[in-house]
Parts: sequence; structure tokens; C-alpha cells
Amino acid sequence: MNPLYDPSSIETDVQTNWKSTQAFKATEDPAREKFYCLSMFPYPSGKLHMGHVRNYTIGDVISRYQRMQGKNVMQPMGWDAFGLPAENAAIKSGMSPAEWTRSNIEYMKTQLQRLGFAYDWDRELATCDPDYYQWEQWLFTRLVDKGLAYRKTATVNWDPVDQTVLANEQVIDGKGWRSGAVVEKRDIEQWFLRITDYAQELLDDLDKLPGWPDRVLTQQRNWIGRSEGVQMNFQLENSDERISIYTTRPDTLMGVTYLAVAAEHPTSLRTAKSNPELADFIKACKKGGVTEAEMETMDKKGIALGLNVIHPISGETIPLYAANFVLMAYGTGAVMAVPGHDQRDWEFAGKYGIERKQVIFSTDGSDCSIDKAAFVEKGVLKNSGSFDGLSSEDAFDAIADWLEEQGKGEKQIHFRLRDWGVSRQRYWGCPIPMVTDANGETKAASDFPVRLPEDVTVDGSGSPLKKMPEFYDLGKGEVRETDTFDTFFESSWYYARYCCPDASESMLDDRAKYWLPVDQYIGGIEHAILHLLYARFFNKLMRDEGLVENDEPFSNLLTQGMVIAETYYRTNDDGSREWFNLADITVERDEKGIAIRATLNADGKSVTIGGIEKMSKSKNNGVDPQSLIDRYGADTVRLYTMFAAPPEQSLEWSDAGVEGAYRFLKRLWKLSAAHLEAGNVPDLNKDELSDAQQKLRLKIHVTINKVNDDIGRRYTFNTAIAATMELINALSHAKDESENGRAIMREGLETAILLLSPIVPHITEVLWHEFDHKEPMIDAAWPEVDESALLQDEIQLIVQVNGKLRAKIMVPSDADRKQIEESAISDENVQKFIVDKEIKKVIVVPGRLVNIVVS
Ligand code: OVT
Repeated sequence: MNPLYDPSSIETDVQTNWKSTQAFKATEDPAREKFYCLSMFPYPSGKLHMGHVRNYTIGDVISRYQRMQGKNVMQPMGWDAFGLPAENAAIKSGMSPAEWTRSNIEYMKTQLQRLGFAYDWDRELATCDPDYYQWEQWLFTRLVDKGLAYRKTATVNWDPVDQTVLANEQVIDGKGWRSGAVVEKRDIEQWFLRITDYAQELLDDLDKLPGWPDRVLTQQRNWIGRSEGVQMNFQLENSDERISIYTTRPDTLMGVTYLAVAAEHPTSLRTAKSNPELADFIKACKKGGVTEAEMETMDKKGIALGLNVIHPISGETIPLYAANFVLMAYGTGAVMAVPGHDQRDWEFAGKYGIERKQVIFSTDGSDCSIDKAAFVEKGVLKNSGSFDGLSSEDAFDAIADWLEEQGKGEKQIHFRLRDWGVSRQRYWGCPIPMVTDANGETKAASDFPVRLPEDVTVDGSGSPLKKMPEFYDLGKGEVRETDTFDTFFESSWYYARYCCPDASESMLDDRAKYWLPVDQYIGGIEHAILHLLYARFFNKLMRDEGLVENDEPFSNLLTQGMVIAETYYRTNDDGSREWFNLADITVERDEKGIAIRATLNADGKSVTIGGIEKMSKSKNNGVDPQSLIDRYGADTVRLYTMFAAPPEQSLEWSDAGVEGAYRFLKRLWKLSAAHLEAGNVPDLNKDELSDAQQKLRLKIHVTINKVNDDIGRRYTFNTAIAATMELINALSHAKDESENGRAIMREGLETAILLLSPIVPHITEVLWHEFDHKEPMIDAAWPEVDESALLQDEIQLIVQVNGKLRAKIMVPSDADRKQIEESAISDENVQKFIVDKEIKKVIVVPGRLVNIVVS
């Protein structure tokens, strides 16, 4: 065995071997427990970044661990290949989006292979391939038939110079990204999916996902936004016309002092005919039209229509306004305004001199004045006629019932969720398979699948499809849709297609029923809302087509944190900043590793140390994983990424950390080589162990216990690695050349190799065979805990108080729970942290720790 660790040669050898033995090919086998592990597939943007490396290493570690537990593991990989970046790159490079995308895929695939991820590459898919996207075209036409997809007009950003629709991210400060022209709003016909039909189920089924992080569940719940409220009508004075509104606070009804409608509300449009000032206001609103997101921050403006409505209970007249913060597309396009109990209405009333009326008061006597701000809490009603004295909750029902009896309103359930607009006026996407005939009727394209022409040049002046009659002009007055789908369409069902990527007769086949749901899904938190909601929705659509049986696509979800790094810059004369990459800087650090001075290598002069931020091109603080792989090998990169932070937290880049990971692997290699050099190892004789030998065996088996818990349950790979490093440390200090000593060394090294193998699969594969094992590492059995090794006279336990390490205690190995608790609590150091506190509970993890929870 080579006494020196040479990652580049061993890693390519090992990878070649995996490839030739098809080590990661997954086949359906109903007799075995399956485990489907999926990492969010990448946009083929050029090359891997550290965010990818982190995501895919986490997925790979989980996959390999589960495989070694004997499960039938499937881990696929593919490409989220459509989208705007390819069009932008095509404009710059002169390549077609198709060429650019495919060459990126080729390069990024070699990078993934170089990192040794255990993918079943036979399942690879790219969403820009017709074999893939034709099935979403098929599903879409099914949805049209079922009324779950429909067309309506919706507003887009229009660049009047480039004559094209812009995506939201192409609008910068209200101007087009290329032309710099002020962006206008245009209404055009677009396709929508009726996700709102599934709103209740999408909400209810969140309760079936205990394996999802709470914060993602909460974000999904808020996005769906179910509310219980009352729909009611306000009659226009001297007219039969009624203005319908919805409120979740009917208890504040008696505090309504004006009503606000959207600029484009029918009543507003009609009134504008004889009111030029209002007409101007409507025009201004249309020009600067806002999205829901912009609403929060924008300046709230309105104009009185000169009309009144009649309060449904009091019969008083109250003024009607048109306001820019009410959207016609949202609800009824009208809201009741309660300045006393809603902050936005409070401010609007102040600006336009409208009365603020207090009808809700606090129940506990706390300050509820509306002089300085609206009182938005619930409370008890006053100034509300016969409803006085009721609590907000009781008033909800009482007022709703009263309105219902009078035929003026009713209780309703509303959702914040809107239908999903899937049309994009872009080229590089899946063509929407619809045709408009000479009568203006839309129907499914008969020449299904509709292939996207790939031989095009993109110049930024709108989608080439719109200039290709050979694509859209079908003759006889028939015109093909030139819009393409939102790329979230493709990413909503790829997880299912991986089960049967070659199914040629249907979108999915029975193999999907075997593999689904995904057992573990891993990806960035930025997808907590839209992607995950759309994928859940598609799963239900496919279920209702009989294509899958499960209600939810992803049983367990792990959301990884950001990769962040220091930033360095100099300020230019014009105040702008020039950002420098860590690779071009020399940094002086204090003893805690914090940067205190930095100079640019090129000129030796100092640069400013910026904050620690998400790695990005704009701040030039990215670290190119490829250069690390070239320098240290894949195992070091994998080990570092997993060791530097628990997966859900952000990972702060540190060159020193990478060096440390590399040194550890060298040490593992050296220790193994030295042990093997010394020749044959006798069997362990458990009956004749010295104290030191017993202790070392105890360490080995406690480590197995810990790693099982850390990798298998908690997903804290960093602590699993730390424990294994400690084990290696203990082994290297043992220096016991006796027969039993050498047997324990072998046991310890083999254990460490097995425990580390999901994380650093190349070095461990080689060592495993050096230790004379014949089977591939991935088929080796995961180490088992020898209970007899845990049965020592005395064992060491960690004692925590509220999760923080406070002491280490020795207890008899056969101590029962009560004894353990007692000796933990009576420890001198522990006492310091629990005196005067109430012990809420004591958690004992046998063989490992005691956690005392105090308040
Ligand atoms: C990386 C994660 C992503 C995702 C996965 C693929 C990044 C985490 C954020 N195709 C879609 C997609 O997101 C997924 C689909 C299912 C909708 C960073 C970023 C900084 C990295 C960086 C370094 C240097 C320059 C620039 C950036 N993140 N963490 N650190 N595709 O290709 O974008 O959430 O799970 O892997 O990402 S993707």
C-alpha cells in the first residue's frame, strides 16, 4: 500500500470501478425496503457552485448511509434546463440556448461524477428534451379538458422600446434591464392552473408531513392563507348598485368610515367618465400598476369618487374612494376601511381627513387608544349599538348572523392563494400546446408533442417564436400559442419521472408507484414556498389522473443553509465598490480566526474587509469548487462541507477548515498504512482485556451509537464526523502492540472507515479493500454495536443543562435511570447551573448523555 495519500489517483480509480460495476444502478424490488433520496436538480448554469456541492453531498451521504442499512436506494440526477439564463447567455455568446444548455450539462455532469456522487445516471433527464416535456404538454391538455387549466387576461411588464414582455427580475427600478425604458403594464391573455381548487387539500395535507421543518410548513400555510370572514354588500346611495367586500374582522364593522375600491373597479371606471380627475388617477395607477409584493412599501394614494355608500347596520352614509392599494385582481376589488383598527386605513384616513372611529377596546384595561396608531388587537365592542359588550369573537358570529338574516351578507372562507399563471412570453421553455382557430376558439394542438425549434438566434428583442410563422402559422386561420410554460412547470413533476424516465407510452408507469413518495428531499430554503407548493399540487393532479397513489410527493424535507464567505473591497472614486476574491487577497487573522487586515496580492496595498455574505458573483466572494477538487480531491471537499456546519445552518467558508479536513484524511491513511504494514492480526480475545483495552473498545462502540443517531436520525453530520475524528485520535494514541491491542486497532480502524464511508467514499473504499474485504464498500454491512463493549464497570456520560455541556460524570455501567439522574444532578458543576431553578425533566440517553431541562 502506498504510504502516501494520493487523492487524485485513488479517486479516479474508484470512480472508474463504480462505473464499470454499475454500483449505483437502482432496480425495483418489492421484496426490499426502498429509499428514494432526491436533491433538487440544478439549473445548468455553467459550473457547479459551493451551494450545489453542499446540497449534493448531503444527499449523497444520506443515500449511501441508507444503502448500507440494507435499503434499496435510488438517487437520481438531472437538469432543470429551461429558463431565462440560457436566453441571456445566448444573447451574449451568440450560441443558441439549446447549445449553451447542453454544453453546460456536459461539463457539470463531469463535475458531479468527479465528486463521486452515487447517482443512477441511467435515470438522468433534462427538462428541455421533448421526451420529457411532451408529457407535461399531455397533462396540460388533460387539465384543459377538466377545466383545471383556463385562459384569462393578466397583466405583464411591457418594455416599449424592446417591444417585449419582461420577467419581474428584468425590471430594475421600474425600467427595462436592457433598454432602460420605463416599463408599462399590459393586459394579455394567459394560461392559469386552478391550484385554488386544491387550496384546502394543500393546507390540510401539511398535517401529514411531520418530516418537514416547521418553518416550511408555516410558510406554506401562510402562503395558502385560509381565512374565515364575512362577505357583505354596501348599497350605493340613491342606486340599486351594491359594492361587495370581504372582511376577516366583521367585529369592526361599526368602525367603517369609508370604502375603497380598485382604480379599475366598475363603479370607479363608470364614475370616471364624468370625472376627469378620477380618470387621470386611474391612468396613473395603470401605468405604475403594482404587484402584491410592491404593495407593502408603496405610497398609498386615493381619490374620493364623490359617491356614498350606506352602512349595512347603521344606515349612515359613508364616502367611497378609489385607492391604488386595492387590486381588482384580488377578491372583489373593494375593501371596507376601518381607520381605528387597521394601520393602513389609519394612515389613509389621516392623509385624506377621514374620521377614525374606535369600536374595539381592550379587555384587560391596557392602552388601546387610537390617537397614535390603529388598535389592531381583538377586544370588546363599544359604540356598536346592539353589539356593545360582545367580545370580538362573539361579535364575529353575531354580526355575520344579523347580516345573513337581512340578506346583506354571509360567512365565507377565503384563501390568499391565487391561481398559478403558467404562461411566459419567452423562447427557451416548453411550448404551451394550444392553438387558436379562425373563430378565436382555443383547442389542444393536434400535432402533439409540440417541439420547440432549437435552431434559433436570440437577440433580446422578444421571443424568436413570435417571429417564426413556420412555427405558429398553421394555415386556415389557425395560430399556435407562442408562449411557453413557467419553468416551475417542469420542476413540479421531475421527481416522479425519475422513477421511469424511459416510459414512452405514458407520463409515468407502475415503477412510480414503487418508488414514490420521495423518502428524503434536500434543497435550498429559497424553494420553501413556490416550488414545493407546485410540486405538491402536481402530485395531486397526477394522483387524480391515476398516475401515482401517494397524496404527498416528499415524506421528509431537509432545507440546507447558505454557503457564505467574507467579502473584500475597495471604494472607487465614484463611490462604487470593486470586490476582490479571497484567492487574490492575503489576510491577517486574530487568534479566533477573524480577519483583521487584508491586502491585495497584486499591489500589496490594503483592502476593506466587508461583511460575511452569501457567496455570489456580484460580491466576488465565491469559491470555485473545481479548484478545490483539483488541489485536495473530492473527499476533502466533501468532508469539509459536511464538517463545517450542520446542514440547516449557514456554512461559513474557511480555507483553514479545508486544510484541516485534508490533514485528517492524510492521518487516517497513514494510521491504516502503519497498521497494515505490521502484518496479520489475531482475533480479539474478549475475555482477556486490560482496562485500557476495554476503554478503547468502549470508545469504538459508543462512537457507532453516536454516528447512527447523528447520521440516521438527526442529520448532524458534523458531530458524527467529530466523534469519528475523536476515535481516530484515541486509536493513534493507543500504541498497544499486544495481540488484543492490534485486534482492537483493526476493529477501530475498520469501524471508522465504515462510519466515514458515506462522507468520504473514495479513500474508505480503497482502505476497505486494503483491509482485505472483497465486497464493494457500499455493500458492506454497517457496523453493529457490541453491547458487551458498552458494559464496562464504569462509563462516562456527558451531562447537559438545557442542552449545554456542563459536566462529564462516571457512573457504573449497570446503573439504572434513577442512579444516573442522581449522580448527574449532584455533580458540583451541574449544581451551579440548576440551583434556584425548577427541574422540568431529565432526559437520559443510555451510554451517552443526560440532559437536565430547567426553567
Ligand atoms: C443549490 C441550492 C438550491 C438547490 C440546488 C440546485 C442553492 C442554495 C442557495 N433548479 C432549481 C434550482 O434551484 C431547483 C428546482 C427543484 C426548482 C449559495 C446559494 C451560494 C452559492 C454561490 C457561490 C458562488 C457564486 C454564486 C452562488 N445557496 N447556497 N449557497 N437550481 O441550480 O439553483 O437551493 O437546492 O442546489 O440549485 S440551482
